[in-house]
Amino acid sequence: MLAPDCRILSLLFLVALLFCTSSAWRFKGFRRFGTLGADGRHGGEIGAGVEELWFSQRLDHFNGADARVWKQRYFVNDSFHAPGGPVFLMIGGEGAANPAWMQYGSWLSYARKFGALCLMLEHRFYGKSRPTEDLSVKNLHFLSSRQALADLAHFRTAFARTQGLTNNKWVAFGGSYPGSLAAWFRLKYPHLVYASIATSAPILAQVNFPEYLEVVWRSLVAENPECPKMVKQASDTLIQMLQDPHTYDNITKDFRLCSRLQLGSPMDSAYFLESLAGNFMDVVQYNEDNREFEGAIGTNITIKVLCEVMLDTSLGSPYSRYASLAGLMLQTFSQTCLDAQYSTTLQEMTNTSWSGAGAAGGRQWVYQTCTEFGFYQSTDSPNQPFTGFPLPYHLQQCSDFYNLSASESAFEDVVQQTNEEYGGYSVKTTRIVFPNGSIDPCDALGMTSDLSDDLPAIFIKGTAHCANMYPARPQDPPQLSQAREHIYVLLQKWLKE
Ligand SMILES: *[C@@H]1O[C@H](CO)[C@@H](O)[C@H](O)[C@H]1NC(C)=O
Ligand SMILES: *[C@@H]1O[C@H](CO)[C@@H](O)[C@H](O)[C@H]1NC(C)=O
Ligand SMILES: *[C@@H]1O[C@H](CO)[C@@H](O)[C@H](O)[C@H]1NC(C)=O
Ligand SMILES: *[C@@H]1O[C@H](CO)[C@@H](O)[C@H](O)[C@H]1NC(C)=O
Ligand SMILES: *[C@@H]1O[C@H](CO)[C@@H](O)[C@H](O)[C@H]1NC(C)=O
Ligand SMILES: CC(=O)N[C@H]1CO[C@H](CO)[C@@H](O)[C@@H]1O
Repeated sequence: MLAPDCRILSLLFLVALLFCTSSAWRFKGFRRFGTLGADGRHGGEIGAGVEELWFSQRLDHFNGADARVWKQRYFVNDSFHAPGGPVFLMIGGEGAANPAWMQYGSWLSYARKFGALCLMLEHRFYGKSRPTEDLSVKNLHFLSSRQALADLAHFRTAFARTQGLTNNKWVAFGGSYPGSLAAWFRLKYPHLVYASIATSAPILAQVNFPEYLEVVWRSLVAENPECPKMVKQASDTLIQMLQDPHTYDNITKDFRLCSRLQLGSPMDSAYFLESLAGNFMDVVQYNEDNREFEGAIGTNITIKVLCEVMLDTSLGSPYSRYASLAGLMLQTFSQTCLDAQYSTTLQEMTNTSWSGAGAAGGRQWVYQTCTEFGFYQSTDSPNQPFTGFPLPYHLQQCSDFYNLSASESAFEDVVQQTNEEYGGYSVKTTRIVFPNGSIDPCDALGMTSDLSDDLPAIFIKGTAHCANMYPARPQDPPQLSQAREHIYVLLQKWLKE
């Protein structure tokens, strides 16, 4: 039940995964796209000593008559800043901004070389950047990528004015959803942003995103072609067992469920099956990434480990191995049982309080998927091993959580609007680099080839989500080191122009 971000985390695994730059939050069944994060358990230590700063923003950038303001959190590292040097702006995403990024990450090694001032701005509605008193649907109307980009534009403008940085070159950085924001910031505000590093950035919104599980499948095939076959057998056996309530006691025991399996509605079984598939989705998305500095745990569970378990005949049938794997994940995240009940998630996700579990980012990000991006990681492709969580299951959540219409055409409309706003793959600007990893499922919606000399893509074979943003280490594959170097060379060229 670890699901990636492109996914959200469960409370169960609240501390499990970090997105490229935001903290770990995740609800079973939702995966966000993500990067920088501080998690509840380690957040106090990592990045400790990095000062929190606050910036005044308008609640609604698109209504001059609405003068309400709120305080947005940001961080500064001026250790490398040389007079006249560039300003690097790390864009926060769908979770609390993790101050660890003010001390670690490849962007700081670039900053050292270029004499850059480093800033990170937390995304509105995540972490401590709370524009409204709660997360009611009425208030979530102020949560959108467009408002977030306008926050960035105003922050860039006002900060430059007060600090005398108006003529310096500003470079935006981001990974995953913030990677998209980095690209769109340059696209929409070219007078404010000189260049962007848009890592693992999905830039084409899409309601149904079955390609995600296809990448998961291909990553397992690459490890061992037998591995996904065992996963498929296990999943098929489980689906069959779910037809027969007499098996529910066994399933409850085998998967260490917190309460006896109950399948009242189709949402219940879909949620349960997605939770189990989530183990694979998360591991593939963050395979072997160097995320320890962020406080990530479970980073030694890799694709290799998943496949070792799925191919271990001593554990019994493929179904039993699948159950063993679920047990291993629980153990890794220090959980005694798995809460795979949709009703629990429903309760968490409809709690509008900032102190509720959903406020760690799940309620906000799913709202953004419902109203802007889609990206639903459904089982609708035949070329992947899982079954049981088709598109309608995901759309129904938008209705259950925010009282939105669950009709597919309504979703097609909002996604169409998003692509009209940003242009999808037809990015018409210059100086954006799009690094992507070959086993990052999110990259199925990212840039796959250079758009022009000035919009290069960097393909990093064998790496997962946001790999190039994490701190370098000796065991990094050569292509990852080369990708970091390539980005450096591009920055060098661009900053000289
Ligand atoms: C900035 O980052 C460098 C490199 O990690 C670190 O040594 C330094 O302490 C940081 N400075 C601040 C003010 O956080
Ligand atoms: C439950 O598991 C036990 C032991 O593994 C097995 O003997 C029994 O047949 C299973 N019951 C059902 C209904 O599958
Ligand atoms: C992962 O690391 C933890 C803590 O170091 C250890 O207890 C666990 O056995 C390791 N798991 C695997 C699969 O290597
Ligand atoms: C929302 O969550 C908070 C914190 O867990 C809790 O105190 C509150 O009662 C919840 N509200 C509802 C309506 O469930
Ligand atoms: C949900 O939406 C419907 C139709 O737009 C509306 O009639 C109803 O009052 C809404 N319910 C809630 C709880 O907001
Ligand atoms: C997964 C994915 O889309 N990878 C692409 C990354 O970009 C290179 C080109 O630079 C493509 O060849 C990959 O397919």
